[in-house]
Amino acid sequence: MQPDLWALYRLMLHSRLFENAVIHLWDEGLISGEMHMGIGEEAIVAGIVSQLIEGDALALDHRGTPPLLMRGVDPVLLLREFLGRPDGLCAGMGGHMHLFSREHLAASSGIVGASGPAAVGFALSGVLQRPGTLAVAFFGEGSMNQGMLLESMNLAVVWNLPVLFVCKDNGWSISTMSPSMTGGNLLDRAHGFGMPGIAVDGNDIESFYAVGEEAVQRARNGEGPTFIRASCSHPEGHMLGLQLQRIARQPLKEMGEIAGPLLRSVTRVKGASLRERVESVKEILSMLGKTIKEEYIPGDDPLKLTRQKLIKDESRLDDLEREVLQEIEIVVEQALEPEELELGRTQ
Ligand SMILES: Cc1ncc(C[n+]2csc(CCOP(=O)(O)OP(=O)(O)O)c2C)c(N)n1
Ligand SMILES: [Mg+2]
Repeated sequence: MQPDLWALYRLMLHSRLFENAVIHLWDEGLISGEMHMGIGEEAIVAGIVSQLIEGDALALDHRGTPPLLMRGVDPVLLLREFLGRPDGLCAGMGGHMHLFSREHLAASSGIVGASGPAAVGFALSGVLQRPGTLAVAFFGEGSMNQGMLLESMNLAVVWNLPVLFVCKDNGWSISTMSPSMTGGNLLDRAHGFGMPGIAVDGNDIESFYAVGEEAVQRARNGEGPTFIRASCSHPEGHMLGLQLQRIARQPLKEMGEIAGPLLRSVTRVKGASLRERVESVKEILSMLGKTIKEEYIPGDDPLKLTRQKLIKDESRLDDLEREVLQEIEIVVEQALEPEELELGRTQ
């Protein structure tokens, strides 16, 4: 079936603007701790979530915001959760990584690889209690070195479960590049377990949707799990506040702050030989350059690519974008309203 690009763009834009608002609140200090964004993954998420039906389940990783939003979780509750409020989605106890919505059969975890076993459990319960439904596991390519994910892929094949294993491959796990820790080809791993594995450009919503559709059909027809490796990039880096990311954005300011301590560590009297120290600094700088170049310079932005396909109807596009922006402004306003409990207390 041809995807409805307008509906997909709307889902993606809603998620992007919501996350931009999250970045703003984080910068203001209203959201604390690490914050992993799903920016750059929107086409992968929209391409799958838009094909789900009631009773399908979502097992998510540390970038759960886009899938939860696109599945219909109330954005006000989600934002209040990030703000750590008792009236948030999980009573302010889940933060942005450990979320659960019973209504949407969706659960996320910050434990890398944990979405695999969770999806297999969801799928098994689906076979027993909700025939015709499926479960999706979203995870990064770094998770493919976690035993529990590989074990869950094996079980999904053995039990012929309706699972979509969706690997969002940005080529990095925090600051480690994939080739330095992952051997072989990820598709071969899926094939080794006896399931189809398909690679696709995760920035191209139409190609991705088509691959997703095939996997969804296989699962619903009782033909078992599918592995999808979708390439993407994270323009916000691994998480907000990471120093490498700050250096990429404001090299002069950030390097100015680092230069002093770095110089002092090289010129200290005690410790390693001068040659060793200079070598270490050279290594750090080369790693820095590589990281900035490869991770923080985004590849193709899935939203921009989708937008280009819709630009011929500019006024419809303008209306849609204005409407979504207004929706997000209202969400932020409502999320920041004082807690009802507190109001009661002060009266
Ligand atoms: C079991 C476990 N090991 C290590 C970590 C720390 N950690 C958090 S995110 C991450 C990188 C994950 O990389 P990837 O799966 O590729 O996801 P990405 O962040 O690139 O989306 C690591 C190692 C963790 N949360 N859980
Ligand atoms: Mg990764």
